[in-house]
Amino acid sequence: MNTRITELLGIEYPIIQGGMAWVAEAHLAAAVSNAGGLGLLGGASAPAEVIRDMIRQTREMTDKPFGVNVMLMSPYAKEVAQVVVEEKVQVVTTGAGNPGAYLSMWQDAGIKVIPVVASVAHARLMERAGVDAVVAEGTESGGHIGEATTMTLIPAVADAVNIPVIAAGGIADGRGMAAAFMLGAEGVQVGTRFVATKEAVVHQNYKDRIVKAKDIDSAVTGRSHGHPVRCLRNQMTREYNRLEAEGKSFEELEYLTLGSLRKAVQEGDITNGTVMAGQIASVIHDIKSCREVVEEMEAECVKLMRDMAERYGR
Ligand code: TUI
Repeated sequence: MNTRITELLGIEYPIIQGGMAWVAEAHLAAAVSNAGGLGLLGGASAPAEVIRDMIRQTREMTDKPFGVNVMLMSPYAKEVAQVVVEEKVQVVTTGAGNPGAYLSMWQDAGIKVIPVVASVAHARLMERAGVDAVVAEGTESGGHIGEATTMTLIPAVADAVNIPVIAAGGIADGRGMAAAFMLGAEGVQVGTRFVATKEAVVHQNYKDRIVKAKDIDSAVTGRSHGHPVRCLRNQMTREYNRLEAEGKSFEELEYLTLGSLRKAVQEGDITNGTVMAGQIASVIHDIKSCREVVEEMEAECVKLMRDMAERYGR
């Protein structure tokens, strides 16, 4: 499947792995890039030197292109923005904010810049600033989310900009990928499906929790403070939502979640930790290799589009 995204990034399949905090490390990114997609390292709130090490480690595991996600709410965002230039990273995606302050620095360095946006206004602003593409992320996604659904955001952004649009939020197989293409996307970003892979360096409890998730297990914390985060329902989300309803301050609630994602990802505490995952978790029933995910997704997508044309074409 050749699209403007495969051309832009020099990859085989228009499938990008999400830059997930604590999850998107060197082994996962290299596995996705080696499978023909685009692997991403998640900068999250890690110090710049940690990211530099991750970049170098990934280079040892793949010759293919990969990228770094710069999480703009990180206290180290500025230093990380510099490190990706020094390390000659080919692709940068950004999340949870406006990357305006770093754009010219990255563009001057020849880095392909792909901000994650959750609204049409932000997508337009980014196009005017000269970015190469946008990831339009629907509220079905795991982690920090916007309001619009993938079903409405993708066509709205595709109508509003001329640069290629990558769809994210609720995509874990070829059906979701085909749907995203019908809505106007030229690529997909996939997060939760890549957590439940053999290569993801994530505690088995976390992977199993995704595999067991039902449709009603998705919860959002932090809506009242303007920092909504989607994860799987557990003791932590119940406690958070109880305190949120009591009117506890953002700072008090932040304290509750401090380090809680790491606790779930690394220690496997899926009861008191934060199990960030998208709504599509309930459609994921097994642990696969990254290569299986990428190849099966593309094959299923192409088959569905061909079958549709045969059945309904004139
Ligand atoms: O960034 C994400 N997802 C994330 S970041 C993250 S780390 C974290 N952990 C705990 C609390 C908060 C963050 C976990 N998941 N996705 C990309 C994304 N970006 N989704 C929504 C946005 C976004 C939101 C507002 C992008 C821009 C924006 O505002 C634009 C502006 O002009 O400020």
